[in-house]
Amino acid sequence: MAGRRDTGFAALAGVAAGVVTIGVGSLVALLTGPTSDPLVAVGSAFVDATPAWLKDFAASTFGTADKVVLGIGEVVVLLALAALAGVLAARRWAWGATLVVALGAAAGLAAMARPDAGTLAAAPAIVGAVAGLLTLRALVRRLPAAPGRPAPDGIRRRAFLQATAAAGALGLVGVAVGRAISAGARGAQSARAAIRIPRPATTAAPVPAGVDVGVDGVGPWQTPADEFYRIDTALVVPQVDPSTWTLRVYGMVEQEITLTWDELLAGDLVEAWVTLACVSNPVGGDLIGNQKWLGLPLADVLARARPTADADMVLSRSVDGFTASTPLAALTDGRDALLAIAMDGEPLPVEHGFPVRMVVPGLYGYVSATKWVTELRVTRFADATAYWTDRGWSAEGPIKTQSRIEVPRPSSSVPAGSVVVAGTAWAQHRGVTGVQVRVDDGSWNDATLADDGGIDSWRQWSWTWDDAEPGEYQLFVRASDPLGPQTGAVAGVIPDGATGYDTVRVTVT
Ligand SMILES: Nc1nc2c(c(=O)[nH]1)N[C@H]1C(S)=C(S)[C@@H](COP(=O)(O)O)O[C@H]1N2
Ligand SMILES: [Mo]
Repeated sequence: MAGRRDTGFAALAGVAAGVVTIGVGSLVALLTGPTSDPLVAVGSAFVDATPAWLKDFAASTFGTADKVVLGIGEVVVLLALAALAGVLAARRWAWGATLVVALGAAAGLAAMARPDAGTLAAAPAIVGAVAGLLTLRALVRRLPAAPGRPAPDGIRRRAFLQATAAAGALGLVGVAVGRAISAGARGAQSARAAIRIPRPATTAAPVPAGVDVGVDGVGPWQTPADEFYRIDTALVVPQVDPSTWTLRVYGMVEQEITLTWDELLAGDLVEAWVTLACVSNPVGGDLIGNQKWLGLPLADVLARARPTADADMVLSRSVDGFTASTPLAALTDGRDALLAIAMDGEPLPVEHGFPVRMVVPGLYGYVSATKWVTELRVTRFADATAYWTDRGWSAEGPIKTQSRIEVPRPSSSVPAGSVVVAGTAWAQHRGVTGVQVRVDDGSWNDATLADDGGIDSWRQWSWTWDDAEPGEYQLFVRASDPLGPQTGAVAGVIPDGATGYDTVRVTVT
């Protein structure tokens, strides 16, 4: 009978075969597209199946590193299953083989289910599974001891370990080569570099010099493009070639239209400052950024298609299958709702939606800011639901008025006397009309607002706490919009955005 040591060898054989499967899969995916890579396909299926609470947990625990954590978790689970396949195969080949075939089939189906799947999407999983099966077969035959085999001897053991190591190493080389080539072949980067952004027909109003409050530790009013938060469900960034990009506008319209990249560029482009925010941003969080966008007003595009009178929603869809439900009214009421092509005067960064994304002032990104957008379906809230709505989030997501304290830092110590408290507030498309700060249970004090960059942008503020005496304190902030002060009622991000006062504990020394 096989002992514990032999079970370990069998598991090792399984892991090596698993690595070969992954390596061969990612090599074949070089031909069939990055989303057909079995690891990517299974990870994406997992992301799509993730309920709201788990997404929220992942985002709040790992922040924007959640994709890395997912990838690591996936590899760990896969290698554990591969080890199991090895152990089963050593007992009875058919059992182990069945597990490998089942895993390959699951990965193949996951790849075929991607919205951008080609006809050969399952090929990497199938070829990978076959390579894994052959490897497993060869290694199991070489197991130092298995039922009906001679007792282990040193030579046999060494030969097994060498074969296993060789298989594992080849598999790893496959993974590395596959990843390196696909990273180098990011087609959109070169297309992006060749683009010249046209002049706006309407330029943004000049930004007053004093939009930055000028307090050390408060972030910049304009978020640098390379620091802009990134949130999306894409495990590999979609590569969209502008020369073949089209936007199809259909559904409840008098005239279905298809817009090309050149037609978009030829339109009257509008430049606008808009603060984009994620519904998953916790109170005091940083899933928010302010930028200057350039794009074609969505109202112009919709006017050409002429929505019918009973339509009330536009379901935008990205090339990778993400969808957002935006009220038709928000796209046609005159606000700067854009089919954006540029951020800060440059073509959109690929991970921020190149070549074309939506930006709609006043609405959280999940209901408005579709990146890599290729379709607008004019419909009704009663008739269609979007990606996150199907996962427990609200169909509509107006941004809630919020504020945060950036200075002093949480749990910091400050010298007694004059203490400067400063930060940012936002009430997109309504405008911040005031900010107030409170120490412990004291009364609210009016902060000084920095210059106004427009109602669609966030606003910085500062307040000087005079004669602060040594002790432990808690600072609170609240912003007001024309409807009144923000609510202090504490709510989590699900289903339509967090509320409550941001607070910071400080020690005055
Ligand atoms: N294609 C696509 N677009 C998307 C998403 C997505 O998952 N896929 N996420 C949305 C969400 S939830 C937000 S908050 C914004 C974030 O845009 P950014 O990554 O450019 O900051 O993109 C939106 N557009
Ligand atoms: Mo979001």
